[in-house]
Amino acid sequence: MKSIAFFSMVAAITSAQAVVLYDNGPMSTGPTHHLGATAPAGTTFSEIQTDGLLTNGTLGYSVNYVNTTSIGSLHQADDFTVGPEGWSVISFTVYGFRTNGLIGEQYLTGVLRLWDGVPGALGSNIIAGDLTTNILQSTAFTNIYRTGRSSASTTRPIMAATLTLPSPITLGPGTYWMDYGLTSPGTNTFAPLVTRPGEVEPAGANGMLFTSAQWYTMLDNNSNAKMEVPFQVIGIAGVELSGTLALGDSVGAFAMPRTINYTVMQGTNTVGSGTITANSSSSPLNFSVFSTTPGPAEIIFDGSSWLRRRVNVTLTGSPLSLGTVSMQNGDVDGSGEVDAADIDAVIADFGTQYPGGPTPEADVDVSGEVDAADIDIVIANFGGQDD
Ligand SMILES: [Ca+2]
Ligand SMILES: [Ca+2]
Ligand SMILES: [Ca+2]
Repeated sequence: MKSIAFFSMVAAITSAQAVVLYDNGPMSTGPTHHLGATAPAGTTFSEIQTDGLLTNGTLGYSVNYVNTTSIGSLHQADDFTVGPEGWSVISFTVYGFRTNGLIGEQYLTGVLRLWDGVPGALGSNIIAGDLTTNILQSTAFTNIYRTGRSSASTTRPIMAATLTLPSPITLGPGTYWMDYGLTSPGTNTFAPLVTRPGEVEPAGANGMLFTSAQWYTMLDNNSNAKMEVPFQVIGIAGVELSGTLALGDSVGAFAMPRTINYTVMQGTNTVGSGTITANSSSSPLNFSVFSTTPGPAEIIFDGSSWLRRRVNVTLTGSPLSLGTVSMQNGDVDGSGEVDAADIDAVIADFGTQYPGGPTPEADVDVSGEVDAADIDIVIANFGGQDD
């Protein structure tokens, strides 16, 4: 399951801080073709492979998603898995080639969609991107040439295309699929396959191809082996923060959930934010921070009838326990101070029961009823202010 808490906006992340979070596999088979020819200095081949029993035959499938001569769009997909720390994904590196492509050429467009399940399968959703918005940032020669087995060819330079999302997306743990298409200066743009010397089918291969208006498992056209799509995920891995939120003067089991917001700041940069749904006076905290800069940070908790609380931590890049974070109750109207207005708010809803009157926070202890106990809590905390 993907935690909702991870789907929060993260600002102030620059591509300069980004790292390769995931690499789906290599393409280069080295500088020498099996027939003996050598690739130009500083380059290698991505040669179609045999394992001695089966021999592959596919150079690559078209990813020309706007190809007008085919039935339906052409694009392809593969999966990646995010660990418990969560990722803030900034961009993807995907690959293409065309026959007689130039090593200095720039591709024309690139599109990418992100799915939370197998593309096109029942229950799968597109969570970012589309097949119409060009998000191609740059194109660069990989120093690799895609070639068949019958002769060594340098007519198909493999190009790396950087596709940058309009804004970073934060992904919680789980398996996702990226689905991309490219157009180049040529009439057709193909994509290479994950290729390792002596390997016909990568372990666990499950790449998918959208062609003739349908999704297919990507198979080599000679060996029938399953194929993998080379790509990298670029972004920032989260660092997990955990602890317990002690919500003062409330009952053990809330009559209704209460929401506490958190923001993690490093200087003026927000490196994490989201909400915690509290169901108890003692509620677990578990969220990720997306910062590549170790050092001091401030976590600000605020919400419902509890006063704002600031917690100072030092980010080290390793998971961090915050211990117990205590918050003071009684600020029914969220003004930042427990004062007479809060007593008035409790009185105004006095006697109402869950789901409550106009001010749900008037049920200060979340017992399910606005009663004398709530007035007592406001009085006991009277004068308290936001941290
Ligand atoms: Ca895969
Ligand atoms: Ca108040
Ligand atoms: Ca109450």
